[in-house]
Amino acid sequence: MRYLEGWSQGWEIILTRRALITGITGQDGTYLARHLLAAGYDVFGMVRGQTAPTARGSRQPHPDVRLISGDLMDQSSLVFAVAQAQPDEIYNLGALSYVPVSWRQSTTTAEITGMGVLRMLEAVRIVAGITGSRTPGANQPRFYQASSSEMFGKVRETPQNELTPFHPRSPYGAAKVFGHYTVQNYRESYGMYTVSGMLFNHESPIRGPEFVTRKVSLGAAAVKLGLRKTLRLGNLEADRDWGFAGDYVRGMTLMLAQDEPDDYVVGTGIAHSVRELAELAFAHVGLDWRDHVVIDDALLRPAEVDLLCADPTKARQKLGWKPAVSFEEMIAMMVDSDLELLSDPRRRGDGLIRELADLW
Ligand code: GDR
Repeated sequence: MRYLEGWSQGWEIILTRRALITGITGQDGTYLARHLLAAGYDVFGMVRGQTAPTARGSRQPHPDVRLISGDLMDQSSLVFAVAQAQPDEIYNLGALSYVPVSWRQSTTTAEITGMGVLRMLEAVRIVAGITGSRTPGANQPRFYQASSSEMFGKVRETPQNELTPFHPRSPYGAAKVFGHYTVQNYRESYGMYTVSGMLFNHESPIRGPEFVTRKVSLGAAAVKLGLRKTLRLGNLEADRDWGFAGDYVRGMTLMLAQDEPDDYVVGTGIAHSVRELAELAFAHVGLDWRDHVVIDDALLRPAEVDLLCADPTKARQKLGWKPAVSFEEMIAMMVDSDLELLSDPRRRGDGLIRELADLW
């Protein structure tokens, strides 16, 4: 809450803090919106499209989120969105975020995932009237950028921390590097309060079904329920540091609560392979993954990121952040949730399986 004191009349107005989230309909947008609403914020979510946002009931991540129109490809729409929301905090989570698609839609990825960051920062700069260099920061929103462990890409050193050099391996990773440096540049050029969270993979029961953890949790549940016999996967040897999305959005808000803006790595510090993931998920439903997982070379990537493992020391020491949910607990949570989902046709279990037929 912000308090405005009417010193002359002795009255006090309570102003609720306002947050604007891009990527509101995604996993992180949904968890972050819930977290901020619970903390008493007014939450605005930016969505694309030309119809009135209120008509998009199905895209509403939470009934209390106020949807406003805006498109990361369109500069003026972002100026309007920032002017309309008048946020104290902006969380730029919007991106084309599925790495394999970034090779097939490389320029769109650069436009949304990379240039979208610059356009959001420009919108803040224009609305706040920041024209000179290092203008002091009255009435400026604080800006969070969703940077990614994909920026580290090809392993130079492990675990990776804030000083590890970047070597992106996909158009997605390259676009995130551009966004990351642009955020630093606006901090240094204009004195704006901008931070980047270099988040490692984070998952949940509402993770998109194209990402490997959810694909495996849905696959294990579908096989268990007799809806499928097999699950196709690509590279089983890739190692990732997987954490729980609910823990990671807490990290985002902690970053914006610091006196000084800075960049932070957020991860668990423990890596697992895709093979271990499959083993764990199928074992959770009493099955042996080797009886059901089929390797499909078509799912291999043009350039792979072999190993990502975070060194979250700075986040722990400066933000007091640490994950509450372990990898094992999270995978069990996801498989249980998908068992429930696929058991209930009213919750679109049947439709989801049909939709996923191509992916699997
Ligand atoms: P990632 O997540 O690319 O790390 O990016 P994803 O879950 O897609 O892949 C993780 C690893 O699993 C291997 N893999 C498969 N991946 C998918 N999706 N499907 C498969 O069938 C499969 N088989 C093996 C991949 O090769 C890869 O090595 C995620 C995204 O959320 C990004 O937006 C985010 O920035 C990073 O995490 C941190």
